Amino acid sequence: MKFSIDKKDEFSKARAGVVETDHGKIETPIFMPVGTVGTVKSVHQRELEEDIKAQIILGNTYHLYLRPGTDILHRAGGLHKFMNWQKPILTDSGGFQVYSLATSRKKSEEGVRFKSHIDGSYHMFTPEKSMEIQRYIGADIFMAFDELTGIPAKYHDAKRAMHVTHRWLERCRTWLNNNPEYYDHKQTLFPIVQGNDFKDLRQESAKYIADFGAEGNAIGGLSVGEPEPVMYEMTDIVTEILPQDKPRYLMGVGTPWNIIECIALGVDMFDCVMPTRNARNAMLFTWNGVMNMKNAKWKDCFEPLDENGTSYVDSYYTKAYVRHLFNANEALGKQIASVHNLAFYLDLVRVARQHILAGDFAQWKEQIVPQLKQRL
Ligand code: PRF
Repeated sequence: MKFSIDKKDEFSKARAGVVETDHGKIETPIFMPVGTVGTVKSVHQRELEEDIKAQIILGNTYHLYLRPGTDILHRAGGLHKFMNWQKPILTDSGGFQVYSLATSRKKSEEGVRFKSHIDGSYHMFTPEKSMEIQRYIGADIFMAFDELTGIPAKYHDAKRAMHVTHRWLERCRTWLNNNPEYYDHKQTLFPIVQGNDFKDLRQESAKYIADFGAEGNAIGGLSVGEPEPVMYEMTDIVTEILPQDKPRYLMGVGTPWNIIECIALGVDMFDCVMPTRNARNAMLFTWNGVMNMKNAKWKDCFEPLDENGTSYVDSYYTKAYVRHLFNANEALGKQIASVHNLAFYLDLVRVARQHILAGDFAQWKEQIVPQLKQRL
């Protein structure tokens, strides 16, 4: 993997860059649609590529291991072939999903034993197991197997989880060094900074991860219920320490304004279920603010869904029609909203990139953030 920076903003920590993988280039800052089980929910791969213009998507080790399982993925030739998506894929390690989804779990130095949220069966994830599964999936970028405690947490627990995360990182590297790729493309490991909302722990973790010397680095354990200013403060502390010349990925963030604020803090990559999950609940993000499509005020609004939208659905359908689909609980409503929201998130980061290149990003941010937060 290669990362080059085209331009650094003079008035913030924002950067415009390019990540190169064996499955193609990614222009940063970028948003990665979440394709948990090998599908970005309600969206065809062809729409992702041609209409939404996604450059990389995310998959989940936890879900793909439980279903369809590594045997099927291996026999298919990896996830790219299985789902017919030939652009880059990043996989999360299972650390966060075990923490947030498994119905019961038991942590030890060895790893995490958990109960599947699907059928109640018991499984054990270790750093080695997570790496092995990610090799079978065949993602271009792997995430390290980490431990989280959530916010708020006691200092002692946060510190312990951070140190476990660092020790597990070494085990991830050892396993990867001893086990070559299963397919004919390169794969790279991103370590994850933890440390909750404790400044000194965030600094210690960021230094450890910086010294580890990976090709890219991630910031985890944020957007787990803490106030937005805390998330920004922790991100700011960490991006001060992580290397300048490597991409930085903020995991599971966030709203359109969170993304713009964190681009200004030097983050290059984002993922979040929000555009797709909220779409299925009739929430649409636009340049002018947030719309609830169930609202009766749209019932006779025969204007295009979004006059500033870049997807074909934005001019093809009206607000009144989409409101009707949600009202009648039709699947097409969720599909249209998912395509719209993802196309908007990709447009958001593309326009942010253009402003970084043009040199007026910081000024643009001040004007656009309040606009994005409006309720329509
Ligand atoms: N760790 C991992 N995946 C994640 C997170 C994390 O901390 C988060 C936190 N927002 C989202 N996804 N492995």
